[in-house]
Amino acid sequence: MPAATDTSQDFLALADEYSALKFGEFTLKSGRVSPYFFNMGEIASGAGMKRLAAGYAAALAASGIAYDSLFGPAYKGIPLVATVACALADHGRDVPFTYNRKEAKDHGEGGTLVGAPLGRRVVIVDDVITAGTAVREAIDLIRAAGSEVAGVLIALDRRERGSDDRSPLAALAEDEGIPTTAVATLDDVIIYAERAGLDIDTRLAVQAYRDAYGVR
Ligand code: OMP
Repeated sequence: MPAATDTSQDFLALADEYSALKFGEFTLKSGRVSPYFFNMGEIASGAGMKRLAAGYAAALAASGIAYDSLFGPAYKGIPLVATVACALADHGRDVPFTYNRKEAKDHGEGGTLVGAPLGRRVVIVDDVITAGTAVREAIDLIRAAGSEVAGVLIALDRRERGSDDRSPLAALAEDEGIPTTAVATLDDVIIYAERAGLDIDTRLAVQAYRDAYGVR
């Protein structure tokens, strides 16, 4: 297991503080029943978003991904991409950002994309990846608009096995050469749960979930 970084543990502490990281029983979009869930929508204050965005910016800088602009998929990616762009500006880099509407608008400016025109090389900024369905939709949208997906930046990579035993982010990197990076992974959640002194039954449930569905 890779060593937990300060960035990953700071992010999980933030998520815990805002009750965005929950332990219990949750049915995922994939149908799997998970003993933990990350709901980014709970981090809904200026100070919280600022800390969240700083974690994304640090992970993006550390990844070495080369890019021209950012894309945040509706809905949660919309405030996210804006605040991540603000965090990058604090580091001296002014990056244009784009987001989408879920429903096309047929009046006014029209279309589904809002914000700056997509750059040549676009990084997708999203909250969580489980089966990879949401990220796939964003990739299709960017490619349909004629841009290249330069990378995928995620807060929490749940690192769950897909049908071919790989995680969706690993499959994207291996099959399509798309670099991916996450602020934290399921392994970091397990480390956090221990450090935060969560009860043993909760910790064992998360470990059992990783044994059942996590990548090896
Ligand atoms: P995939 O499309 O399967 O990768 O799932 C990602 C989406 O699932 C996220 O964008 C959320 O809508 C939702 N989700 C969470 O928000 N947090 C979790 O911990 C797990 C999920 C999920 O349903 O898998």
